[in-house]
Amino acid sequence: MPETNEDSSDLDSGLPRRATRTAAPAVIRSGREVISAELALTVFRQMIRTRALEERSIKMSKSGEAYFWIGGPGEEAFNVCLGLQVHRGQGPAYDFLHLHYRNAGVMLAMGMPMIDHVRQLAMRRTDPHSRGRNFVGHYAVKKWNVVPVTSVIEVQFAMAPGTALMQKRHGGEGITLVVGGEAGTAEGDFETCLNWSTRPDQELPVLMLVTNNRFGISTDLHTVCAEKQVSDRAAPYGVRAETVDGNDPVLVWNALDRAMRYCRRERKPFLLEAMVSRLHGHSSSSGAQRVWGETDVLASFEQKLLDASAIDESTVQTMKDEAKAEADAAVAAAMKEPEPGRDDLYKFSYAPSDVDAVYPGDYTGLPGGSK
Ligand SMILES: Cc1ncc(C[n+]2csc(CCOP(=O)(O)OP(=O)(O)O)c2C)c(N)n1
Ligand SMILES: [Mg+2]
Repeated sequence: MPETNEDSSDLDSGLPRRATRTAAPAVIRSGREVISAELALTVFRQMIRTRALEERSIKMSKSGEAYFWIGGPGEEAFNVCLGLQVHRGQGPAYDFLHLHYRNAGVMLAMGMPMIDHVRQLAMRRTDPHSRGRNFVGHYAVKKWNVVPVTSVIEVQFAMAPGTALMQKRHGGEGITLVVGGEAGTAEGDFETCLNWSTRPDQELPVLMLVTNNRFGISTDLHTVCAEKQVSDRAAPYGVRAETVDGNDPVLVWNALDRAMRYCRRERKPFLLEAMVSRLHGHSSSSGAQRVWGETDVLASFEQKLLDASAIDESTVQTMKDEAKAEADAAVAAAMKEPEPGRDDLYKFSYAPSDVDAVYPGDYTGLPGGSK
């Protein structure tokens, strides 16, 4: 398996040339933890791409090119570090992903082109995830085991043990990754996941990931939860757990690496909570205005890389310009594509089934002819 998902061959253009990198550090450090400087630049570049796509998406929701926005500005470090470490593929030997609605960075780091995000946001017929029928960020990619994202919060935690049980029976190192916000952990589905993944001698390889931005829309976490950290909820089940600063890519990368290795090798669950910022409020429904006063992980990581001489300012600017141009081009192309029409109304509602005599005729396949 590759160490990360990103194909490094297209990375060189924006990075400093070797001759100007003589003073560059080998590693980027946070306390006692490190990642290589090369990996740090890969993570940084993907974080910039993710932020550019999200900022363009917010603009679309304000200009009328899109109808609703929700996403993950402030969670880029967590999302990118996760996406780069996924074992990507189809079937039980690979990781299954049950994502939250703020995970564009996961998908971009896994290799999803920006336009596939925009197609769903702009509700185009070409949207490969839902044919223009679902909210933005509600990805579904069968060839990468990305289970359809749902707006009904936390149900992904009730489904995750199902794919993990299959993976345990199959053998190998495939694990189930399930992501949700901290408010959703109040739902019984979260407890279902803890319960099902810890039955004696039948533990399941589930990595439960909680992105804690301290808000459920407008509800402050501390008004609804007695425990100090969501990760404390793992203790009664004997599940290993950790809380990590989601605004530090070095710490996040290593925490995910440790947790994933544990689930892969031990075939047991792990609960990882990442403390993150929410830089544009909950969604476009509350205005999506920029929130000041919370740590901006992109700005702080940029400063860290500059301070370490791992990058220079002109290279940062080039990366940002390229990412913005990529997002603009994706929007320009997607807006020329058709919306679903009347003829599509009854299509794509049912998956084909050998044992179902009624519905197969309704199913005409997903874009590209894949089933
Ligand atoms: C079962 C259910 N109840 C309520 C809602 C309305 N709702 C949508 S998002 C949200 C807050 C979720 O907060 P959290 O789990 O912390 O995730 P965040 O949005 O902060 O990432 C709520 C209550 C819903 N979608 N589904
Ligand atoms: Mg929250």
